[in-house]
Amino acid sequence: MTSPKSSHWDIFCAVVDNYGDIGVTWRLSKQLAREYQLPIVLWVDDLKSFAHILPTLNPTLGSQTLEGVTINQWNMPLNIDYTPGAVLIEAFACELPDEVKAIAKCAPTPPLWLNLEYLSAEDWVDGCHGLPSLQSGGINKYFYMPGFSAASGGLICEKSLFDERDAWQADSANKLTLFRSLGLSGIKADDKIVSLFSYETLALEGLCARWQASSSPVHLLVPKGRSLNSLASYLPKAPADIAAGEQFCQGALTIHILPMTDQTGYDRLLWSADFNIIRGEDSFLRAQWAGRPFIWHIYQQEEDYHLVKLEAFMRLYCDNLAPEIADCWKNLNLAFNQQQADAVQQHWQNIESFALPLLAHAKQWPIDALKTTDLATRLVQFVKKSLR
Ligand code: TRH
Repeated sequence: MTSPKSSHWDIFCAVVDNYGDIGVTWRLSKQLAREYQLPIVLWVDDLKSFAHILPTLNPTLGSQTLEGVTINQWNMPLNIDYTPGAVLIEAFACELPDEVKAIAKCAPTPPLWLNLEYLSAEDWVDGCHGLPSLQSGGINKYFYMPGFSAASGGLICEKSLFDERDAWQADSANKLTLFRSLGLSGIKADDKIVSLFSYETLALEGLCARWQASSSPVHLLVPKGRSLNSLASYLPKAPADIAAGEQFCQGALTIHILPMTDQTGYDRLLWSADFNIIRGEDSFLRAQWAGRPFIWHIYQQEEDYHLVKLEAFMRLYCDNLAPEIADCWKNLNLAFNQQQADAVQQHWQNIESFALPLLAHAKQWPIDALKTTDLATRLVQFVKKSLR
């Protein structure tokens, strides 16, 4: 498919906290540039945070081009001119600068203005996806809702991703090479590997107790970050003093500290683990695409609304699973999210007896979840239809 219009697309992203907002917009920008040859301009307000997941980024530059995407520092007021293109995306309802809105509205052909929303598996998404909201100045802003159904905005997934993953997972030498490149040692091809990228939770103490008492080695691979705050009793020093490359042993459990890598490196880590503990939005989706079982540590929301979102996803994910396996996996995820250290230990033990069917389900899920098309493809189609 060719681009719907030859002019560029602007995507604005405010980092807020954590890496999810920039993680999603960066992935989408790369894919639109690579697969649709679209000129993408990504405006980001916090390049220092962005550099954690894109180490080749130079946070001191006002503008730079990486992987075919122009990345602009979004300062207030803007010190790089905004020129309206074909599309204007505000990611996750970040408030666009007034000057951008004014210029966009006055353009002879105003850009198609979209708000890219957070991913949710809830039913209401279908009814809201694509709805316009009339803005002052008489132009519409459309709500673009990512989701798991055919009627939603879809899920971000690059065209060649599953082939690359399959090739990677077909040869265990790949994961061992990756571990060595990350400075990890003492891992054998058949050892159990769990990757951990979560928020703080007491549940981690419970899981570590279980792994420590395991009859065979368990390697917990932890990129430096918030998870370490919940591993205090397994670490000899404060998280701030721990460096990537260090490892700590207790019983059968070895905790390996990893550097954060770029998104390609993180995907490979997820492909290389037997089980992934992930969080937020983007790593949540990438763990699904890894085709391996996972625990989702969902981003906490007011009045425990995140538990509603968790339930909605678990219902979808478990649709084709035998009820006893589904219950077991749901209980594990709930206990983790509700910080229940004892319960999570028990549920981990239970889930081990379903390891094979759960793995088979995890392998089939990406194909079922993606349906006919991915988010970038649906977005390009949406834009094409709207600009007609
Ligand atoms: O960082 P997060 O917790 O982001 C969150 C969520 O997106 C949440 O929904 C949102 O509201 C909040 O931010 C503001 O989790 P997430 O979404 O998984 O994003 C992490 C990104 O970091 C993802 O793109 C993967 C990337 N990453 C790397 O590129 N390299 C790494 O080494 C690691 C650990 C992560």
